[in-house]
Amino acid sequence: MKVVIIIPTYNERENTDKMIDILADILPQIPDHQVEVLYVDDSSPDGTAQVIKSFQKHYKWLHLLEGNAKQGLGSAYARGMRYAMKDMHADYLMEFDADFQHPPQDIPRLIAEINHGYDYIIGSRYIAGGSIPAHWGGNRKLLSVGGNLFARFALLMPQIHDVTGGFRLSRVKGFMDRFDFSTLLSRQFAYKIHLLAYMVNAGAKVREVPFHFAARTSGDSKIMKNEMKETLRVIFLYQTKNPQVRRFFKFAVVGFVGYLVNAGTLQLFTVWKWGSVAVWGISTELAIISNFVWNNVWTFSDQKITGPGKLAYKFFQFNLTSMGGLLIQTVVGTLSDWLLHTTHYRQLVLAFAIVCLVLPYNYLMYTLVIWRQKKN
Ligand SMILES: Nc1nc2c(ncn2[C@@H]2O[C@H](COP(=O)(O)OP(=O)(O)OP(=O)(O)O)[C@@H](O)[C@H]2O)c(=O)[nH]1
Ligand SMILES: [Mg+2]
Repeated sequence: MKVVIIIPTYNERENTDKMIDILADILPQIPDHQVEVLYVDDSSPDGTAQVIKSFQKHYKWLHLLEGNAKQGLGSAYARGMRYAMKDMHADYLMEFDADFQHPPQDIPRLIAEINHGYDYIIGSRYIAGGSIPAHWGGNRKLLSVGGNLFARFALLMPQIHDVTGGFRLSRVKGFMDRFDFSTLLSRQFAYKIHLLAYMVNAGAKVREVPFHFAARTSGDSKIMKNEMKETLRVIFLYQTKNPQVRRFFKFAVVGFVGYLVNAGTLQLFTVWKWGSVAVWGISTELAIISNFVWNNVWTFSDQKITGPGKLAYKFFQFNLTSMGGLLIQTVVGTLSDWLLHTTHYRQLVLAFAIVCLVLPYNYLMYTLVIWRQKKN
């Protein structure tokens, strides 16, 4: 496989001078793969590009892509990745920092995972064997750990431990060659979040490899002060386009409408002085009908059930699964009365049961049974 290590630089003269010599020692030690390096420099005023050019006389594997002005890390990677795929015919793209925070000695360990069939190999600070600099201040540590934890859950990817890092290896064929860079959601550091979400949702086989994220020892940090806001913006924009998230949001809205139908008709029938069984029975059934209809025409419009026979059958099934929710609430409610010996917590237990058990139960039933995706 051909691996291209992409290293964006802005004023990294000193680091680059040391890095290229070290890479020259490491690259020949990598078996099975052809590894080349592409620096993407944004006309660094300190002359980083000149350093690279002087080394190019000795090393055939060393490439340089020059830019006009500082455009941000995301833009630099977008340029570098497109060039590596189109002009260098890369099979894998590695993202790598110029300032030794990603130890070059770890490059072979990441590349070795290609042989095990992984599409996306992530250098991870947050699994056993990985770390962030011990002497970082409390604030920076908290921001790094807390920001990463938040992003993991907001992206609905708790299975990935490091989602905000920048030391990664991505397969081109079937993945990065299908990515439309004109849709990249950030020109800054937050590009990482978008590419990660893209790779994982595209079905990449992921491997996390632990590494010690070092502290920067020379050169200046380019990280922006608004990085947190930028990351939140990217996650928000990405998730509002995510079909699964949109579907879940619609499901929640339909559920809330069902609740309003239930509570509203309950009031109305009570005012009309209908008998208890009619009041509860009919208002509940109306809510079930509302849920079925709106989910069918809106939440699951792509799997819409049609035809009288199919509709009747599925509606019957829907009523049965709705009874499951009732059963969960009854069991949890009874258990809590028995365990807590007080009705004081009833509302709390009910709210907990609905949010943690009934919602996921209903959603699973709808997606796996009632509106099951047809296999292609
Ligand atoms: N070409 C290019 N490279 C950039 C740009 N911004 C950052 N970089 C490079 O991207 C890498 C990561 O940037 P850093 O400033 O080290 O960010 P960081 O590692 O999160 O922050 P520190 O821990 O302070 O180093 C470095 O190699 C930078 O030189 C940019 O606008 N253009
Ligand atoms: Mg750095």
